Amino acid sequence: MSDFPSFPPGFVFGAATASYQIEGAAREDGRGPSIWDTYSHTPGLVADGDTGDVACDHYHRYPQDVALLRELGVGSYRFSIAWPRIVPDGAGPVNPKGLDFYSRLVDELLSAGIEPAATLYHWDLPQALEDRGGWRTRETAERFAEYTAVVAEHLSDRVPRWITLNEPWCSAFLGYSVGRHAPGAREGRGALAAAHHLLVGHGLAVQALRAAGAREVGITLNLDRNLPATDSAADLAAVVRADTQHNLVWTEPLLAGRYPATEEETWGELITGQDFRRDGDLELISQPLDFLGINYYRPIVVADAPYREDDPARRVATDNRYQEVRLSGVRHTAMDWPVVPGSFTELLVELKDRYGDALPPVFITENGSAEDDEAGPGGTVDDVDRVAYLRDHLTALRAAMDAGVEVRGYYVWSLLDNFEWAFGYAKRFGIVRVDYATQRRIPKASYHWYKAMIAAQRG
Ligand code: IFM
Repeated sequence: MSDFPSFPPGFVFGAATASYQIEGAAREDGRGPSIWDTYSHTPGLVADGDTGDVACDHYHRYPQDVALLRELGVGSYRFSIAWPRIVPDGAGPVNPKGLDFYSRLVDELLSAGIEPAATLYHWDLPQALEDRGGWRTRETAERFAEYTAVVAEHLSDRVPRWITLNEPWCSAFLGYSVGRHAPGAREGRGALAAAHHLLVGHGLAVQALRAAGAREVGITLNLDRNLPATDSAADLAAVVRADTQHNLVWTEPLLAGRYPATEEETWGELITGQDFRRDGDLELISQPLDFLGINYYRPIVVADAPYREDDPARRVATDNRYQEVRLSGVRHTAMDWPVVPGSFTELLVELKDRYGDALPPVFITENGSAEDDEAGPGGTVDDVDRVAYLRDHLTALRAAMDAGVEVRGYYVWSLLDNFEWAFGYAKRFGIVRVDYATQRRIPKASYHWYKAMIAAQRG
């Protein structure tokens, strides 16, 4: 008997990565600059001055990475497509070499018996579009649909599962309000406009994918379970604001075809005075999905915080009008994120309770932990904390399924150590260690555990 959680037949196990975090080859074969090239090359924004110029050199080493996936025994691999490889200027000519790269990757996966799952936008916006306003403008949503149509036309015969956007909360709020992600803006209204245009872009991309005959179409959200620091009325109200900004801004338009009822109490005149919404947008955004992708890592404990008059642009930011409180009594990962697997179950069950039959089948498109890995002889890593994290979260996922949530698959984040955005290479999420000096890949104990867990499902 093993202590592996068990899943129903047909449940998909996978691993996930994203283009800018692993590919490197930033100036090769016609790729244009993205907002992350600009951001990471701006001194002081990314830890240690790290950039994605080389990353894991996956662009050249993808056959080796697919071999690792095959050996792992996963049924599916979730990767993202770099928009600036396909349309280097964000609009206009298509770059055939960019399409060829993903076509080769898809063929390599299929010949290894692995289903490709492609994300169309994992944050690498062509810089040329940002120069024209980025996601603050509807034009970016329209260009996104054109790029999606090109990719879908080339790959939808071989890629069964499509994800329009990854974690639009990060794009809108970390990117345009907190400024901790590219493009590094610190605005109030700009972030809300970005959130809306990301949703419009999603809706247009769904139409483009359907027109190209794509089989399964969804979006990935990083939904948060927000818990009150105390049961005071002020903290409970702060949770409502946090929930609106992290969750409802996405789930209400996507799943219920309406804007959040709590948006005015959360954003005040920033949302009432807006002019970026148009008639028909909600119908576009709420088109039926084949699945909802959910990325889950941790709960967030929220306390009330005063509105900082000195920084009105940050009114929509996570650290204005509410603040995160460190949870005590639980282990924290290297990101300082609390490990609370039970809140994973609760998040999924509450989502099902809220949306009922309007909730499509779920894929967990990311889950995993950054740990302070210590490499032993030959670079091996005995990452017991990551193994425990994965085992406990898979067990929590199984509990949500037993409680009635339809979950079809799980992708571990991440196959490889990689560029963790503003944290650079200092934070390691991989189940495979990457020695960045040599680009050697060394499977960690968690890789071997995940492999054994997948094999155990076959009995
Ligand atoms: O590395 C990121 C990924 O790009 C998006 N989801 C969260 C991960 C860990 O922070």
